[in-house]
Amino acid sequence: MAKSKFEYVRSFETDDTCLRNCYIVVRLDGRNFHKFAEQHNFTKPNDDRALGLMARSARSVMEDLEDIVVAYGQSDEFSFVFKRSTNWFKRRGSKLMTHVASQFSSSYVFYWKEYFGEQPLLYPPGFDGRVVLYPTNRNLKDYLSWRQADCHINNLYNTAFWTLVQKGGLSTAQAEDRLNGTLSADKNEMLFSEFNMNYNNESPLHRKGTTLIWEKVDETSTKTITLPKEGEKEVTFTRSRRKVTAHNCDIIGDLFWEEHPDILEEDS
Ligand code: DGT
Ligand code: MG
Ligand code: MG
Ligand code: MG
Ligand code: MG
Repeated sequence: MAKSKFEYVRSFETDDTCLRNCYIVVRLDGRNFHKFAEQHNFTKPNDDRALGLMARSARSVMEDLEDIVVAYGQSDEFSFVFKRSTNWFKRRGSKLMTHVASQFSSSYVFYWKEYFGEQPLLYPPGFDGRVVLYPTNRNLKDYLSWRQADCHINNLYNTAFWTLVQKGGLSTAQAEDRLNGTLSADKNEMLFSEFNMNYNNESPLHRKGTTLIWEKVDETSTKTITLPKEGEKEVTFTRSRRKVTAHNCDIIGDLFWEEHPDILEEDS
């Protein structure tokens, strides 16, 4: 086919192929969720409906896009890890990132009602995205550890802060003053001695965030079949299916990775 004289504009496109052998991480973060949370009456410090909707949307991303082996989310963010050998969209960063962001955003709106019920969605939410490459398993685990440590630090602070306000009767300014300069141990101690709360017994969803992986799950179902001689008969059968499963556990230590050795490929 003859090319039009306009064809040359293609050459203005730049190459954004992600380096081979590296894990490709796409991290999304809610745009201005400080305001979004207020306007949609998110409970403080954690709203389980909002966290559930984030995880549901992330599952939709994993199920609908190819080659995502693990995803980790907390607050208004989710990170998606493509396997290091992926060749999806020829490893073009912009394609991967925009597919993740748009699938996530449309899912967030699509599933809103399942989580928020009568609370209406007041305006269309948006998510920014970035792509980061990690060449080794150590680097990738350290990346995920960094996000989970962020979850821990923020959640401990927010738990202490809102406990002082909601149960201790302090103003938000007083609570901020009170926590200024405190270490983790101080916050744990304050929650324990003043409010009889053991931080370690707080919800793992809030303390650890959500990790999504693919796992083989046995599914049992029963079916009624009609046999020529015996007539109607109930039969049970089990089949193994690959499913996205959610975990609210520590991913900084080795245990999680030892229990799920299939997530990462060997460094070569
Ligand atoms: P950005 O990301 O620069 O566009 O701005 P933000 O406002 O999204 O800031 P970011 O992402 O650093 O912080 C997340 C905000 O989302 C933070 O202000 C608290 C809010 N948020 C996230 N999850 C919850 C929740 O479960 N409950 C409440 N009340 N707020 C939440
Ligand atoms: Mg931000
Ligand atoms: Mg945000
Ligand atoms: Mg954020
Ligand atoms: Mg097209």
